[in-house]
Amino acid sequence: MIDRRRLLLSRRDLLKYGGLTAVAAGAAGLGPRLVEQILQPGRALAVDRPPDLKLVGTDGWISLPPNPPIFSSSLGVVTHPDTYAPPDRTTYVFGFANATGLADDAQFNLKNKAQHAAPLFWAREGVDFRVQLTNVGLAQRPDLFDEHTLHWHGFKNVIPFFDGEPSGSVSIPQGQTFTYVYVSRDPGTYMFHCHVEDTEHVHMGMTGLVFVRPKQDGNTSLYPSGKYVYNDGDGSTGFDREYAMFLSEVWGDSHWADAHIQLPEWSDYRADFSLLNGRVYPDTLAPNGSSIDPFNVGRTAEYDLIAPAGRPDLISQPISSLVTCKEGERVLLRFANLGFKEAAMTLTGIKLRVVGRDATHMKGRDGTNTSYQTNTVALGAGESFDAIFTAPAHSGGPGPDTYVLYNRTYTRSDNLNNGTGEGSGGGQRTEVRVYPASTPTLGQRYPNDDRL
Ligand SMILES: [Cu+2]
Repeated sequence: MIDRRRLLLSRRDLLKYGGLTAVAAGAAGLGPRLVEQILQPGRALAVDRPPDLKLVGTDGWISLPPNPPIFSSSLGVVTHPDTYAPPDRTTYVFGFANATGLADDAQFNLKNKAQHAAPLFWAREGVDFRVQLTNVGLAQRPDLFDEHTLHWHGFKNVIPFFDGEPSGSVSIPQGQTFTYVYVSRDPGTYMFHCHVEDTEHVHMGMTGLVFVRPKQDGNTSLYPSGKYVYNDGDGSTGFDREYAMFLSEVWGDSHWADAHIQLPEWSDYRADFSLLNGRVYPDTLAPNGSSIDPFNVGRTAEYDLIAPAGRPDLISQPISSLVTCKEGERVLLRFANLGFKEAAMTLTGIKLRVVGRDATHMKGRDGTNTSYQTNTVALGAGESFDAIFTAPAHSGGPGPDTYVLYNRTYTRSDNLNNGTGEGSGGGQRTEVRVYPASTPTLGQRYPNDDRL
């Protein structure tokens, strides 16, 4: 006999007794369907309201410096720039595109319009957050029927159902849609990627940065802006402005191979380009496409993004890395690395305080403050860091004071430095521009917005 009172197990009870108790209850005869409802409360609710964000998985083309060309000795051809690319692009990618605001049918018009890095988005601690992912197929590779998923790297799912790792959860075939449901428990900076054939899909561009805002947000008594990285209790992670710095790489031969129906040999991997938010310096300084607010996507044509001002070639790389602030403001840099190589991001002339690592507040269990000051954040593949700096006093000269933020590994701040000495600049490098305190304040509307 089933004890009816046990059927009324609430979520509070589930948290109190722990998931194992519920599994034991299942084994004791509650039946798989009830256990499923207990363990997946979000799934049962998943159809009762629209998603917060709609993404599609598809392919597309981005723009990287065309000179010097890359000749592949193993393939026997020039692989960069790609001769199949549209006139103002160079490089084939797989990626995500933001379909928020589009009707479900209209999402298929985003085929071949993937962006890199993937759309930047965020959730709030403890608040149900839903992302609908639709696989609209690959325009350049109609012979492939690859599935896609959304894997929130390092995120603690209650169960693997929404994890996106295809052997432990569902993946999405072409033409299909699935809604991921998250209740974020740990504030901080994460990254996400498609987990299907992940060496290929991650490297080809299906990666981006995601973060979770803490419950403490909105409390203006600890820090005037009411914006925090963590639930610090003392305002130590309060900030005025925030910028995502997402690191990824492009190996030219593999992108050419995928566009030309060849198989990349991944053991030959070589990072030709090191990207910051999907671009290389000095493109990193170009403005945002007006489409980077993930929840309010602007478009020119009905289904196309709006290119950064004066840069139609960067239409599929809409996220700027230019950091603007006023003297005295606290600025948060959210670093995440889903390249294959370690990076050493250095800010010249300004100390950074690292307040979080891998979505964990730098604070011991006894309250000990374990944050530290540095001017270099070294991060390996799959790592994230939250670092805050206070903008120094303005020099009084004309215009903003400029500080350089760059990868200290020089071969990665100089693209195509493949031993030929022909590197043409580029790489993981951007600028921090500090304006006088007297500059009128309009306010940052979303992360990476350069509006003062
Ligand atoms: Cu994929």
